Amino acid sequence: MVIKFLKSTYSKFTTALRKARSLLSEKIHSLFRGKIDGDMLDQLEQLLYEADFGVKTAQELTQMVKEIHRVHPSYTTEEYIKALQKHLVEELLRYPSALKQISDEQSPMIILIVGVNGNGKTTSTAKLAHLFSQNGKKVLVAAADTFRAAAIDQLETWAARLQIDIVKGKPKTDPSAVAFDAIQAAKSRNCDVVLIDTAGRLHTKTHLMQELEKMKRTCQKASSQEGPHEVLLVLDATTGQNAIEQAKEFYKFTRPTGIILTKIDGTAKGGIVFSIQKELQLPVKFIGTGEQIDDLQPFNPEAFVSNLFE
Ligand SMILES: Nc1nc2c(ncn2[C@@H]2O[C@H](COP(=O)(O)OP(=O)(O)OP(=O)(O)O)[C@@H](O)[C@H]2O)c(=O)[nH]1
Ligand SMILES: [Mg+2]
Repeated sequence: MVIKFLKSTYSKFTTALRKARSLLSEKIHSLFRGKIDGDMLDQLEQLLYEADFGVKTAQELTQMVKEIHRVHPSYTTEEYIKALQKHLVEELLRYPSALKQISDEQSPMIILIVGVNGNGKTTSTAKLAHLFSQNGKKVLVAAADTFRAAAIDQLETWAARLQIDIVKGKPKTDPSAVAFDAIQAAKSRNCDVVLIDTAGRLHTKTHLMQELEKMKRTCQKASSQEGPHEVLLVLDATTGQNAIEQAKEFYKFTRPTGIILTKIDGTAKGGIVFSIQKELQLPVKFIGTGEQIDDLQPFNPEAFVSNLFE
């Protein structure tokens, strides 16, 4: 399913990356204006590391600069930065960030939203519902976080505001049953997409992770083994390397198909996008840029990289 990056939200995206840009862009430009020697390369590697690029990417980029300097000693700052950007975009494009394509017979597209407490699952579910609606899709959301009554209310408020269908469970009931009912309802109402919000859970709690496994099996059962078409793991960009640890545990139980990286507006460490993709070999599919309903964009590697180093 193709979801367009809306031009109207581009300036919000640019604003959200302001902190990350101020850490990287200015410092990188000033490093390249000086002499390129061992000391400069150490500083560059340290800067990339501090910006959460991860050890591997930081070393790889520094090595690349060293090699360019050897082959093209007269490169200008702009040429170095262009080369870095090109390399980073290529890295990001290795894992396509578009949603899976499904045929009409496979419809509705079933998307399970999972993640640790407070990462932004419910908000992202609402934002995604809005994005799909704006792209002309008929959406149904499932409030399958039956752990807290307030979570059901939270999604219900969004659904009412967005005027979209919702299927909800009763507090303390089986979340898998809510997912099942939601998929049935989405089929009978000819919806294009069903978004299933789940309860936050610590990645270290095995029984809660098993509950998610069960939800995934229920989605399969309710859709003749078709779904879930996407399992999107919500990670909070401000948690840095801890997000990687969370993702590894969720991977064992739910095999996510992609990441929704939230709160990128709240961190200066934009490099987290690269370490997530490198460590997890999973694409970032959407990026959360604030608390408003239109603060979620399909992830666009070119736009992200050029904004980071502008
Ligand atoms: N700045 C910013 N805040 C965000 C973003 N996404 C979510 N939030 C905020 O993060 C807080 C938690 O969001 P929720 O959507 O309730 O998180 P959750 O994962 O559903 O939480 P639980 O259901 O308790 O596990 C809310 O205050 C959101 O407004 C984002 O991209 N940027
Ligand atoms: Mg929630």
